[in-house]
Amino acid sequence: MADEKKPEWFDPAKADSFSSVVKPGVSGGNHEKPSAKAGRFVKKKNLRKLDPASLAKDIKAGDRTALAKGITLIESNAEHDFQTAQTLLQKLLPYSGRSIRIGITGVPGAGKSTFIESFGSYLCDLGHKVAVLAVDPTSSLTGGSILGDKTRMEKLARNPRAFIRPSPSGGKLGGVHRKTRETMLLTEAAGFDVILVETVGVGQSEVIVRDMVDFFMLLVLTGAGDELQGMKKGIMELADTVIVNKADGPNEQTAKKTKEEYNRILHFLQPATKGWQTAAMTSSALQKKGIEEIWNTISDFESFTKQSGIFDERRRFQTKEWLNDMIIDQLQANFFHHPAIKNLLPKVENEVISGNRPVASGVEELFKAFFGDEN
Ligand SMILES: Nc1nc2c(ncn2[C@@H]2O[C@H](COP(=O)(O)OP(=O)(O)OP(=O)(O)O)[C@@H](O)[C@H]2O)c(=O)[nH]1
Ligand SMILES: [Mg+2]
Repeated sequence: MADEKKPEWFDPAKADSFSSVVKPGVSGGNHEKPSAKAGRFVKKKNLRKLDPASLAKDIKAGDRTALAKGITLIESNAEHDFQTAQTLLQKLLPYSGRSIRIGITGVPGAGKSTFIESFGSYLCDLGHKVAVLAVDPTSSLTGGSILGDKTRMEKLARNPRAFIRPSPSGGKLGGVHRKTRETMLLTEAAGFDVILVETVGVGQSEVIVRDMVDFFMLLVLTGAGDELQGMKKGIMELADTVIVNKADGPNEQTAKKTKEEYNRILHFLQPATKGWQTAAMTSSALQKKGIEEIWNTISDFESFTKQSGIFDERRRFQTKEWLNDMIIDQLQANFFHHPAIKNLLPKVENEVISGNRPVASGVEELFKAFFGDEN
């Protein structure tokens, strides 16, 4: 063979009788078991090699592996991935938006994941394609309630018409916000027409999810009257429906009473969507009761808001808010990473903490340092 060589101690005088050869090496060969670190490297390298044009094509064709890759790209915190992800989004933007986006919130244990399992499976049976996303501000701290969710949504996770993506972890809630919105656009381009966004009822996450969906539902449990009173009015005012879940067994009657109590309160509150009276309903996510009624309510809501123009108006407003949020996020990140600010901030902090300088004056100096070299 042309690329077979004789060893260096080979005697040219005995060429014919010499049978030893040096075989060329095999590229990529490795005797050792690849380490976990090596695996991560390969994955990152693969991400870098992604071609946004062909990825966009595959996502549009409904290729789930391509969709998962696209989402990983969006979730990446690396600078070069950001650019590729934006190119991908640019290509898919015209194919996004054709879905109903539904937000689901409620205190831990209200039954959100169980509800999504039943509701999602019901919608898949109707012929819809359902994507489940999550915004979980606790997941960056605890590593996520992903495992629990996957087991609660076991049937849905195996359904070929469904796609489940846990909350992106790491980074601040603002970052999670951006990534979830972009993920939503990608799933829409892949043909998912019902998007369910689950969030736990803590912190700012309800407001954030309300700002990215068309319809927002609050899952509650039956409880004493004072629990109802203690419920944050603000959250009820975000909801397009309140679902009293676990209306089964001995709890069914109590759930119906709780529903009436909610209806009485809701009557006095500002509706979340102009012209739409938010009403309470009951469900049993476990026994799959009330699921159809809830979907009918959402369908009525969709027709009503599309007819009145509120649907499109809200989406336009949400996009504008998204732009504002991103400007603020970007500015904030740039500000605190700026070398001059990094240098100056500890000094200004000390001055204001020790009471030697008014806060506003410190801010002024920092802004001068920040914008100084940009003018
Ligand atoms: N009886 C009854 N139990 C339910 C129902 N829905 C959920 N559960 C149970 O309530 C518990 C909590 O349900 P999850 O679906 O994990 O609740 P979650 O709101 O997603 O909880 P977090 O993800 O922790 O915020 C589980 O043990 C469920 O089996 C229901 O309709 N009826
Ligand atoms: Mg859950």
